[in-house]
Amino acid sequence: MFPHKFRTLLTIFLAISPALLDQSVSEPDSHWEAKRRLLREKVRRMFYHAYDNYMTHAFPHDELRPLTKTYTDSLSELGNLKLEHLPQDYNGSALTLIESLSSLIILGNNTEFEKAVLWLSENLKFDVDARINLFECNIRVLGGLVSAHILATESTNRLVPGSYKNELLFLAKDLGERFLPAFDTPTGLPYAWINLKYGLTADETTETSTSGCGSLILEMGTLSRLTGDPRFESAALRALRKLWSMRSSLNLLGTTLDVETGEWIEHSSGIGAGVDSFYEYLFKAYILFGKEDYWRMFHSAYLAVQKYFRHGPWYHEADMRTGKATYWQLTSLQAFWPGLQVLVGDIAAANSTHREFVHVWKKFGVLPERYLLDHQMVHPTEKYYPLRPELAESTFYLYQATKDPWYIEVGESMVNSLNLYTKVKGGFASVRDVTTMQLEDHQHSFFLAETCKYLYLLFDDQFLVNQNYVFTTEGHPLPVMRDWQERLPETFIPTNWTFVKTDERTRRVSAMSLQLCPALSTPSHGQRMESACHVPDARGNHRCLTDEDCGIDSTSCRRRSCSMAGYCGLWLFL
Ligand code: DMJ
Repeated sequence: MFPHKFRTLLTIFLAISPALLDQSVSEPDSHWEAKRRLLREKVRRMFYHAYDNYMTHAFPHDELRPLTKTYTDSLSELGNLKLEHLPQDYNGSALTLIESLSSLIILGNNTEFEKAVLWLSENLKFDVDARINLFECNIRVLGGLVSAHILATESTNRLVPGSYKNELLFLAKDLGERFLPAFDTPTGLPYAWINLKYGLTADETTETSTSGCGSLILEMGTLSRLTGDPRFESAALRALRKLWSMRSSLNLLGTTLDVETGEWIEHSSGIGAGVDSFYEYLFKAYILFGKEDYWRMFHSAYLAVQKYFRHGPWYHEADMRTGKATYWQLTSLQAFWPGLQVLVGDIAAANSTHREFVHVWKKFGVLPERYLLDHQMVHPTEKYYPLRPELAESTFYLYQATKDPWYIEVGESMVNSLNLYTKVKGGFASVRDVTTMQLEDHQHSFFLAETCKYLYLLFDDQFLVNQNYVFTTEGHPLPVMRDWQERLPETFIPTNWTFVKTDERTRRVSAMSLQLCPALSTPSHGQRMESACHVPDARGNHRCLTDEDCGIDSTSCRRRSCSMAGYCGLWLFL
């Protein structure tokens, strides 16, 4: 038998490494390859327009104000909607530079990467009197640093040999240690805010969000694995387990909670703001660390989302206690979900939700922050588009999984819209109102960390040729390494799977060459199913959850997701 969790792990690898496919079967049409090349260069120019302007007008401050060509020290403002307790004497942490590091490597600019690493090594300090949001600082700064550290060390080509002495890792460890006092609560759930210099302040709010305390494990786990210091991973894992223990009988969570009492404050939730990356991290932690627990939590949580939040291709919010729908709104942040579904193996469902988002993007030219599904109109006070990456991210995953050129066209129209509406002399500006395309003086760091990166990766296969990565919620790549995986029992290795051994090392093999695609052709292949909505029962039989339960009908649940282009994937262990 082919255990379900193993199949899912397999699917992940299948979905994220298309470039390793048997080229003879999956060679895309040359017209599309030429188009991809052109678009790749267009995105490269976009990245450098944003980056060069930041470096000229804003560095070493946090983010660029592209309309006035000035800067903002916004790390201390992220997540602080009312802009309370702002620091008096904080001069930035080169946030956009840190966020650009992994993108520079993906673009192949090792020279600039090396310069940036050198500057950060000599100048970045976290001993500053700034109250920061733990979640934001974790995904942007800690994530940017640990990812860049790995990229700096993983290949001799990255940096001049001997020039890098783990400085980014020392910085990351220093930052991680400054996070730890936030976890000192009766519940183990961390405070949302911490002062980098002074730690926890006396009158700090005890309110945080589900994603605020449930999406720390990738970065803090990686920090522990790199330093050998278990405190970071333990703290993040303890918080995650506590959060999961607070789920309702329907396996739903709320959006906000109290870290001292462990009580929910906001019981309504969905897959967007305040919750999104919680789901993402359960599954990605399973990919990265291979721990069974992450899969169990994710699987229950995912099925509950599909059952209670989904309405056709859309996702609304619901009360965690009753499962009753609360708000019928599409939010721009939800657009990451189809990308996650690709990793899970629910490609048909991912495609149908993605199409709806593309439809809204095309209607306005960009995605409004909030769109009222019941009234088919933009939310009156959330009309903005701050250059968010989520739709580009899902488009990238769907293209990798299907090789369907339609996704290239979607990417092209996104590139064109961004250049048409948001490009200004001094960089790329956020849209204040998608109905008028009035701009706002802010270039968010995630435009360089994510939006440009996912668009570039949509048009480029190079980065994924030799290595498999999990992308954090901020788009920072972390390599999937066998050493970090909890050892899988031998029984989980399917007996009919061919590992080709060369020099005692497992060589990557193409699923195509193993004729795994299409899988429906024989009954035995029919057993290899991808969808998380496919549930093996205790007797070793298999069933598909119904459309109502999971949004996947029984046919596509049991079908491998092979595209017309023949993309199916491959198995690899690194
Ligand atoms: C990013 O900081 C991350 O993707 C986060 O998970 C959600 N919001 C922004 C981008 O929209």
